[in-house]
Amino acid sequence: MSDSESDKDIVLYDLDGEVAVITLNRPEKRNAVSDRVIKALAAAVDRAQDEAKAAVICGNGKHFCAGLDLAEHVKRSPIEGVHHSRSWHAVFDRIEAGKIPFFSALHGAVVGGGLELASATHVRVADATTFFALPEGTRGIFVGGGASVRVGRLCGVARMTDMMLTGRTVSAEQGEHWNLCQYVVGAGEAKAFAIDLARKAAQNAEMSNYSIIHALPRVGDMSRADGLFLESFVASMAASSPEAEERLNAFLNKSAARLSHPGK
Ligand code: 1HE
Repeated sequence: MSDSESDKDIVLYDLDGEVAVITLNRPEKRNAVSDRVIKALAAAVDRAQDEAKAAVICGNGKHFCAGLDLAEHVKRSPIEGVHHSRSWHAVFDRIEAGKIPFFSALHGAVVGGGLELASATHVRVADATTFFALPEGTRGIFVGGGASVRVGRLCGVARMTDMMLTGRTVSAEQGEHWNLCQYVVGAGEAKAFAIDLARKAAQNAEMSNYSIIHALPRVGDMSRADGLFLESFVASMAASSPEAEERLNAFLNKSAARLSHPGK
């Protein structure tokens, strides 16, 4: 920790209606993830799960996140390294498999641990300044915040291997083709866009949101037969909730909004 950091909030938390907005706030170090950042992020994520229906994670300054704080990492012993990696897994698991959906608003560098954090969120919105990278290979280290599981599943092992071996950077547009993000928006527009998406998701039935974020990744890891079996039970659970009845009736009595073409 630098002295100038000791008395400022390195992770900011705001509740905007039903949406929690969590902001990495260490711009002078490009939001590099130190041990203090991980602890503060964990507290913010827990608070969001308690009081919000959806959350957005974003970063202050020119970059979303420069990944692991390399200055802290230089001195770790092997066992300290394992505990450190597991402490990241614990927080990112809470994001990916908690009570509410998380959206990330990306800009500038989304690299190393920054991409690991983003890949733990459910929907990633990248602005035009975004670039993705996994420079671990060039730094003499390995991914430790879940990328081998999450990023490999998102973009495929071959692309991830290339990113790690060559240190290449990937633009927002390329990242969308590679499934590293689901939306690309204009420079500076990612946060507002992600908040808007989070507000929409917050309107869904809680059981639907919970089923989406928990069942889909699990089914992705299962055999087809097991996946289809689990799907039947989750579908039946969700459809038999009072909220589902209310919403289905709202459609039938024409009080619910209709879907329309995305161009309209
Ligand atoms: C940092 C870090 C950091 C910046 N740890 N201090 N991550 C990386 O390998 C990415 C390293 N960072 C960069 O490539 C660049 O900094 C950026 C492209 C993100 C931004 O560039 P720029 O020109 O805007 O900033 P800068 O001048 O490079 O950095 C500004 C300051 O932030 C500078 O400190 P200063 O005291 O000299 O002002 C940098 O040292 C500092 N800084 N990034 C520590 N990452 C659980 S395993 C996860 C493994 C990983 O994440 S590996 C990837 C690590």
